Amino acid sequence: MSAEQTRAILADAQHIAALTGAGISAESGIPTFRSNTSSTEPRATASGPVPLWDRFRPEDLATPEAFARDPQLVWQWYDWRRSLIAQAQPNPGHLALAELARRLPRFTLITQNVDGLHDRAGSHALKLHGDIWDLRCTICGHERHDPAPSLDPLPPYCNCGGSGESRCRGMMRPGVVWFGEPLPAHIWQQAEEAASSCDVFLVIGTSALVYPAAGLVHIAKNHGARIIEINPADTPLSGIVDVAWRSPAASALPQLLQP
Ligand code: BV8
Ligand code: ZN
Repeated sequence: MSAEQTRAILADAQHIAALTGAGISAESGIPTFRSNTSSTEPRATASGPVPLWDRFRPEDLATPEAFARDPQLVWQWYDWRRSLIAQAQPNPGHLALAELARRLPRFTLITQNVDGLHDRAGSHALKLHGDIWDLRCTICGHERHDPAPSLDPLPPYCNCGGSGESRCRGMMRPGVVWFGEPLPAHIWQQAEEAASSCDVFLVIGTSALVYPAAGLVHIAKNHGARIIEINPADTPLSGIVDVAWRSPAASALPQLLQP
């Protein structure tokens, strides 16, 4: 029923916007933020205790304070995530959104994810929270894109200014938006404009707990857009959506491409 309802709504839409969260990458093997792996007690498994990261909550590590307190720990977390993402592939959900964009008169993809899988699927996404493959110098602001699955040395240092004494040597940080940091203004403006002008807003694979990203759904709703939520579970937004499609993204989204 949800697939037919959604296809009918999309059929006469002129501008569709989509907001994705960690859930769209779950079927690529990348853990979501708030699945049960964020328990405080490490889960023992047959092969022994699970990796370190099950003992931390993202809100405890993805902050400027955590980085100032223990940059090595924060970098180990990001290095672990980068190595995990490097082994992942875009899934049929990512690929379906890229194909949808090619077919529609206007399609705006907005993502909270930093994993770069939308890029690798062929989408152009507005990245509200940055990109895990980008590094930024904490001293001079020099930015570089570094696709290495594993960084060495860790933490990485700035290599701007060439060699010798002129080198900056500042510690690099992940090029992502941490809790308590503002979103990139030009990206946010584009996302807000899309939410205000779209006919249909797809909200895919997000717990809708993080703001201001989740607020885009309210902006779209208040401007008269139809809201379609694709998520196996309920979220705080479920009460205001027009269609709650309780399905994993990798099986739901390809159905939007069917005639
Ligand atoms: C800011 C990058 C202001 C780093 C991330 C009200 C207004 C404004 C701010 C706030 C506010 N209230 C609180 C705040 C502060 C805070 C916030 O929202 N806190 C939360 C915890 C309450 N917000 C901020 O700090 C933001 N900044 O407001 O700045 C400002 C202005 C001026 C000057 C100074 C400051 C910045 C927030 C960005 C944080 N960075 N990521 C990194 O990745 O390391 S957030 C991180 O968690 C992700 O990027 C993502 O955005 C976010 C939420 O995660 P989800 O994507 O939703 O994933 P989650 O695991 O939670 O849920 C997965 C979902 O998928 C589930 O629903 C599940 O059912 C579903 N699912 C599972 N499998 C599937 C599936 N769905 C489909 N298919 C499947 N197969
Ligand atoms: Zn520098």
